[in-house]
This record gives sequence, C-alpha cells and structure tokens, in this order.
Amino acid sequence: MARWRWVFLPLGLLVSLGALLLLADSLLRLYTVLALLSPLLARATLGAIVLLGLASVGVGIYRLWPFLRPRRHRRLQSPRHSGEAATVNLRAVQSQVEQIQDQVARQALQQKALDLQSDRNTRALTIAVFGVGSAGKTALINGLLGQSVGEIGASMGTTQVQQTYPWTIANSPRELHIIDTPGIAEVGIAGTEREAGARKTAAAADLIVFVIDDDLRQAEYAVLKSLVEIGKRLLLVLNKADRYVESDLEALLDRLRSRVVPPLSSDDVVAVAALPQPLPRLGGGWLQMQPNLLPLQTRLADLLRQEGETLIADNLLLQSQQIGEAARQLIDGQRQTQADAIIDRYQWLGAGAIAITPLPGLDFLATAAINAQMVVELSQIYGCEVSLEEGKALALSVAKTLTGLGLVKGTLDLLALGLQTNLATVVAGRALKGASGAYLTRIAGKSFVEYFRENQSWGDGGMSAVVEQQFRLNQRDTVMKAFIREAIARVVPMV
Ligand SMILES: Nc1nc2c(ncn2[C@@H]2O[C@H](COP(=O)(O)OP(=O)(O)OP(=O)(O)O)[C@@H](O)[C@H]2O)c(=O)[nH]1
Ligand SMILES: [Mg+2]
Repeated sequence: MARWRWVFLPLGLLVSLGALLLLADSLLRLYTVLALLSPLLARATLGAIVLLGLASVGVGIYRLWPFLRPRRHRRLQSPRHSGEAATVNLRAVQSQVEQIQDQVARQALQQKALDLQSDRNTRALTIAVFGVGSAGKTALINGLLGQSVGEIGASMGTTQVQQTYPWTIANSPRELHIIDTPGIAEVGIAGTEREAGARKTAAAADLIVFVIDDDLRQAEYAVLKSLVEIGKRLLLVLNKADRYVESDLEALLDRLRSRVVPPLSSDDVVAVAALPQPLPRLGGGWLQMQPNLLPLQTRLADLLRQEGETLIADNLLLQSQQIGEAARQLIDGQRQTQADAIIDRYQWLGAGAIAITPLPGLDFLATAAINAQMVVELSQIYGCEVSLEEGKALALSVAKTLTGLGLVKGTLDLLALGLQTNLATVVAGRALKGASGAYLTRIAGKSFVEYFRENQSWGDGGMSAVVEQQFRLNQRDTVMKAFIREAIARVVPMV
C-alpha cells in the first residue's frame, strides 16, 4: 500500500486539476446566465457552491489522511507482544537445552529458563546503576533513596560488591530494585573481575542508569554502545553537573545527546548533581550547592509509566534469547567434538591403503581419500541425515574442488618438507601419499562440518571458499606440526 499511494498521487492530482478546470468553466457559465436574471441570485448561488466545494475538500482530506500521512516507526513493541514472543522463545529454548549432553551445563540453563518463567508477573523491576569508578553511582543512589545506604569515596573502587536496594517511585507498575554496581574500567585484575560482574548485572537488568561525570570516554562509549546493541534500555546520566558553568553544561549535554545512538533519544540524556562539593566564594568562604536529581527522577517516572511493563517484557525476551544463544554455543561445541572424532577416525582409516596403492596420477588422490560414509556420519551429528548416495555426490564434488583449487599439489608440497626431514627417502615417498590422503580427508571433513552447520549451505562464496578457508586454517604451524607427528606415528608402520 505504501508504494501504491505515491503512484496514485500524481494521477489523482492530474484528474483533479482537469475536473477543477471543467468545474470553473461550468460555474462561470452558470454565473453569467443567472446574472442576467438577478445579480444577487448569481452571487448567492456561487457562494453556496464554493462553500459546498470547500466542505467536500475538507471531508476528502480528512478521509484520505490516514493513507497519506507518513507512518511513524514504532520503537517499542507492546508488552503483550514481547511477553508472548518471550514465552514462545522460552519453549523453543527448553527443547534446545534438552539436547545439551553436559549434565551440569544443561541443568544450569534449565534452571535459568525456569527462573525467568516462574515470577515473570510479580517480580520487581531491576535498575542497574552502572558506570566508571568514582562517577558518583553510590552518591546518586543515596540521593534517590533519600538515605545513606552505600559508602561514598573519592577514590575508585569504593563499591567493591554490588548491592540491591528496594525502592518505590510514583507511577511505577512494579516494586523496584535499584542495584549499585562496582565501577568499570578500573585497573588491576580485581578491577577487571569486578567490571565483569557489573557488566553481567547490567546485562540482566530491566533498565540501566549509565552514570558518567564528564564527556564520554572511549571505553565508556564502547560499553554503552555494546549494551544498546544487545537491546538494553538505558538512561545516560551526567553527574557532577555542579562542576560546570551553565553554558558549558549545555554544550556538554548537546555533545552527549549528539553521540547517543537509537533507540536512545536525547530525552534519555540528563544532567544531575548527586552530591555537589562546596565551591570557594569570590569574597571568601564556601558555597554549598543543593543536590539536584530532579531531571533523572522526572525522566525515570515518565519512563516507568510509559514503558514499565514493556521494559520487563523486552528484558524477558532478551534473557530468553541469551539462554538460547548459550545453549546453541554448547550444542555447537558438543557437535564439533563429535565431528572432530569422526574426521580423525576417517582420515587415518584410508591413509594406509592409499599409501601402498599405486595411484594413477595425483588427481585421483582426493577422490580416493574422501569417504562418503564420513559425510553421512557428519550429517547425522548436525541432524541433516544425508543418504549414502548424496554423501558420495558431495564427497566427489569436494574432491574435485580440492583438485581444481590446486590443493592436492599444495598438500603434497606442504607435507613433503615435514616428512622428508624426518624419514628415509623410500619410506617418505609412500608415507607422503598416505599422509596427504589423510590431510585431504581432514580438509574435506572440516568443510562438510561448515556446510552442515550452515544448514546445508556453502554460503555466499560457495564450496571453493569454504574448502580454501579450511585449508588455510589447517595450514597453521602448530596444527601442521601436530599432524605430521601423528602421520609419522600412524602411517609409517603401514607402509
Ligand atoms: N562535585 C561533585 N562530586 C560528586 C557528586 N556526586 C558524587 N561526587 C563525588 O564523587 C566521588 C565518588 O562518588 P561515589 O558515589 O563513591 O562514586 P561511585 O561511582 O560509586 O564510585 P565507585 O564505587 O568507586 O565505583 C566522591 O568523592 C563524591 O563526593 C556530585 O554531584 N558533584
Ligand atoms: Mg560506589
């Protein structure tokens, strides 16, 4: 519909213009005729017709407006929509988790999924106060809560362990939990560990209050961007506003607002002074400014009123997606281990026979090496169930690709050096053929794994790109050295 309305628009305008000209001509004629009878009657009739016309145009625009008006992009889905999506996703995740063989990992993810489901309608809304050390996170929480709950200190690392405080605010749909987190970007191993914990808490919270006390540093910007990118909702709070004169503060806020990325809007960037420090007066003495958290309190109240349930539903969806991703990675690792064992078995299975069979030229080496049964077994691990006939066809095309790309010759050259320096010439010749067969099986096997991982697709670059990439990856020095060592141990006794 959106495109068609722009095709109809010029057409409609043209027809309307024609009709308008005709109408004007008819009106003029009518007016002339009536004016001969009575000029007053002519004017009254014309006036009535013009009024009627204007009214029709008004009604027309009113009716057509819904089709013509540009549609606004809805940033948020309704809580119901997100909640339903999360339920569907959690169900899918649960069956995915069941495929995990490692019992401890499986149970941990199952528990996470259960926890997400169990108290979804009653649990508190969590707000993580997050940012670099000494930005004033604890001071801000003390200010919001109206009591001194956490220790404040000038040096970084004052808050070492995260703390959760219950909180209430007008219009909030739920009870609130505000979490004070240790600072990020602190030096040392302990600091790095604390940061990891703080990031985890932030990633799990329904809303993040990201506190800064100056322009966004590179490290802060990178963390902020990554949180927004994974779908976290956050407010950016510039604390210590008392340190700036008004014009500088406005300029800084403008700069911060210009740097935030959607879905963050400029309303989501506010300046506060949680705990202003005394300033020296010109004439002597000190000036103590009052704390000002109002911009944050107002924004939070608005946000919780407008998006409160959506925040929870969106976060539920995000958390369930993260469980799904964790399960996917575990299953992928588990499949990879099984696939590696199969490739390992098949690569040495044919190596001995290839070593002692005189092959009619190099080109047949790849075809002789790659076993269709290996393709079938690999496909089963990835739930693709390829038949032996299909396995044969796939094995043949990968063998042709290996030959076509010159990788059979490449393999021989690569292995020759390693084997010749380790073995006597007579043995080395046969061992080289056997080891090359094993190596080509390995490259083919790894390529099939990629193919099955991608749901039986070779991707944009096709089969050649995958095979070439696997050849390159296995060429690495450490992989190569381990392979030659094993080839000598396994192939030499067979020749
Ligand atoms: N000028 C000024 N200083 C502030 C303000 N808020 C906090 N501070 C000071 O900033 C310093 C750090 O405050 P904290 O609240 O401990 O900072 P934090 O972010 O919790 O620090 P860590 O727990 O170490 O991560 C303290 O010296 C506070 O007095 C403010 O609004 N203005
Ligand atoms: Mg603190």
